[in-house]
Amino acid sequence: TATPPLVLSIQSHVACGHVGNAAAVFPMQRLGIEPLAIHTVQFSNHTGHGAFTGQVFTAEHVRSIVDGLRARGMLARCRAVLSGYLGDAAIGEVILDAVREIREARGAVADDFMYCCDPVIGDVGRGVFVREGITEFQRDRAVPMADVITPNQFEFEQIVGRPLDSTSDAAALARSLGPRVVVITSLRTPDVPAGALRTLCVAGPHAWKIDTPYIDIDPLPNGMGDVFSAVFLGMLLHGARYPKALSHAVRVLYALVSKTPPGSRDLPLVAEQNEIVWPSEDFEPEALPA
Ligand code: PXL
Repeated sequence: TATPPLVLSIQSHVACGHVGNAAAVFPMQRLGIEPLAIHTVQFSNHTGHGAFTGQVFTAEHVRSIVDGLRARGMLARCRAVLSGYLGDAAIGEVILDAVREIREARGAVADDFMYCCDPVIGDVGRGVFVREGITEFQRDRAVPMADVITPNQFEFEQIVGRPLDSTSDAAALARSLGPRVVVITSLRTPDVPAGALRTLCVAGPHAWKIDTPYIDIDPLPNGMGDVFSAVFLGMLLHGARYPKALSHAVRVLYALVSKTPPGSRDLPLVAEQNEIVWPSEDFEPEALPA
């Protein structure tokens, strides 16, 4: 049997609930991907609840885990690096060092290596929810090195430095940014129909959008972006083309959010795990003019 693609996934860990690696690892495994998970923080729960315990790991701690993987020959075997919630900007530099090292080590096969950066900064409801220095790190250091980025609209606006006027405005900005692939989630510019949430994927001259009904649960579960990035990357590593990876990830999120029990602030990843592989609702990507 073929060995599963390896992904170095560097993001937060929580004991309870599903954000960061606690949101990304299982969906990747369910899709036949082998994540190597390095945690940037270990918290009791996500920070959106207000109270939480635990700590942010040091950059040295994270680097020591990368060193251990290198010693086992595992780094150069990674087909992708996935980064998300950082805890501290210094951890970000460790991630970029790993990306550079893997790119170099893979040499001729570097074409099938992807750095997928989910520039976790915040969202419309809560605003910026990360430590000082992280917004700048994501914008100035991580995004320029990434092959794929998956910001939500709030994060994309932080990166480009201004609010978006429209979907075509977003697509034009995405094309000027650098990464080969830009996916913007939770897009609600004035041109998006009322009652819909748009996901936009821009890859060079090509772009696709998918509109899904806005699911009115308040508050929304956390970890949606983390699951989205994991599924989108997982599909790309299985050879899916961009519109296919996009529609699969959108369908998975729609199904999981629709099935979130009332009052829960976490996606039902385990209970509804079949939705990760065979999402029950269908949404077709629509190509946008170049
Ligand atoms: O989903 C983003 C995220 C990741 N990790 C931690 C978080 C959050 C959002 O609140 O608190 C620890």
